[in-house]
Amino acid sequence: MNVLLINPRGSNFYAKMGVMIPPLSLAYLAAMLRQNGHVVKINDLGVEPPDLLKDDLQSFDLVGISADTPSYPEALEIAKMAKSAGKIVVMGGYHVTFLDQEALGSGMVDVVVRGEGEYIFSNLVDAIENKRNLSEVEGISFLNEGVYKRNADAAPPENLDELPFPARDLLNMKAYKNTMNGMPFTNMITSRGCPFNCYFCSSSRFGGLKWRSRSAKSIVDEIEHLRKTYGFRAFSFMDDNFTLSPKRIFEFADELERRNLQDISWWCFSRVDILVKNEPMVKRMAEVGAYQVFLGLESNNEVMLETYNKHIGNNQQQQAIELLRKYGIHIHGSYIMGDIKETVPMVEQTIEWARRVNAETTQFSILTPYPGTALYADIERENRFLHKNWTWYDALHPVIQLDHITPKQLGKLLTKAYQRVYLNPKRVFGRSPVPNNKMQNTALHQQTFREKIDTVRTAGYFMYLLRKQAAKADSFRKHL
Ligand code: B12
Ligand code: SF4
Repeated sequence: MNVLLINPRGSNFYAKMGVMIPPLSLAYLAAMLRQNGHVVKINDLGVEPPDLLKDDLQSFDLVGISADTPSYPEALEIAKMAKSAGKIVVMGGYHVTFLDQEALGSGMVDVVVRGEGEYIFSNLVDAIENKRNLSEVEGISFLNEGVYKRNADAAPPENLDELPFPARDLLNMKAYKNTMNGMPFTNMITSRGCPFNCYFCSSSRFGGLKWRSRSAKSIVDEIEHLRKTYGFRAFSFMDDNFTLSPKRIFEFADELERRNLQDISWWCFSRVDILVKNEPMVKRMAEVGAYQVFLGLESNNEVMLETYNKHIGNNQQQQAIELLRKYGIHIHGSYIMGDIKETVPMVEQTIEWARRVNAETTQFSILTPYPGTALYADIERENRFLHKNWTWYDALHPVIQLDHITPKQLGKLLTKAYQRVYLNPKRVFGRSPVPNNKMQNTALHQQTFREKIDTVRTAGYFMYLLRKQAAKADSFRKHL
């Protein structure tokens, strides 16, 4: 079968800030379909001109579209175009996994694939090609003669080493221009599933509570392939819990050294508690090029941390920060504001703390109820949605009615937070927070004054966009 896979352009913010990352979702699906003899093309609208889409639609039998929550309205527009061109339309991704009925009810989508799609989508395409009954395909929802049918869930892929590498050759890899430690980097996924179940996150429901991981050999095989094929020496591991198993980290480090590949730089997500309990692992990470770790620090308030079901406290947060600094690993600090019970002073306490932490990069998000989360269920039950215009669900706009903070105040607090952290004179004129560290095999790139000014300029532009968007959002809410 001829299959066209489309990634919507997504939130304006990320595109405008130049964050463009290859959609591994579609690249994994494409690799699997190709392995099974289908012809596949990927169109990532984040980097390709939109007019390509119209021509593309003609030559394919089936169109698969990816949809997370903020890109869902755009995904529906694409589905509409595909439907009017007479194509079979399949949608997958986080949003439609939990709101499959809503997608089918739009009349633009024929089938929804729920959860991780490699095997489910392959089975679906085979079933359609061979005109088999769709009731046989686990993990999908569809309309059977107009009646909503939700087949049984499919188990997610158990052995991730068996999946083919993502079909990056179907992407315009030159279009993704991101750098880490002064080098171009690309993204990888080395594990799936999450045992933690935080209040605001749907990962554990999407991929299950069981953590499934690739072997060290498989990860380093992919690194070697990316290095040989594209020349990448920097990698971002986008899995939710790259460091969940210290044993795997040690094996990964040994494998890199065995193949003499430890001169790379890499980035990963980690929980605070895992780092704190495993100092030797952190040391080993630094020895094999760990450049930056994303820490979900969330809040400086213990009550908030409990609400978020994080199972971490302020002490552990501080210890994790000190540990990463000790071994010369940069920090990406991620903070949340806008819980139902949070007050303005509580948010300000977190902002002030983030300023003091002064992580190399900092991100603030507005607490957003994504489908499939416990938060979403609470907001639905308490009828606190300001609206369900999903485009605004990008974690930069207030979408919940809070007890103590108005949407306008929250929008202002978000801009203020970035201002406090990035326009902090100590940050601009002071020394880099992390000195070059002997533990690092790859010398850490030290920001020059010019680069610092560039960061301030980027932060300034981001705040300008935030203000502009906040004004738009205010007027949007007034018209509700
Ligand atoms: C990398 C990443 C980004 C990157 C870019 C995304 C990209 N091009 O890959 C950037 C930084 C831009 C980004 C931005 C945001 N992200 Co993001 N991101 C991720 C992250 C960490 C990894 C994505 C990934 O590569 N996964 C691995 C692949 C293999 O899995 P997958 O994408 O889920 O794809 C599988 C299935 O979903 C399904 N599938 C997907 N598409 C399709 C299509 C078809 C046709 C079929 C059949 C199946 C299918 O099959 C795929 C293969 O198994 C995920 C968390 C995670 N662990 O997935 C969050 C995640 C996707 N992001 C999330 C969010 C909230 C955001 C933001 C809205 C906010 C924010 N501040 O982060 C923004 C805005 C996004 C936008 N639309 O504009 C949420 C989405 C929740 C939701 N309901 O939408 C996630 C799940 C994080 C979380 N746990 O909350 N993100
Ligand atoms: S926030 Fe991280 S640790 Fe918590 S459930 Fe989501 S992926 Fe797991």
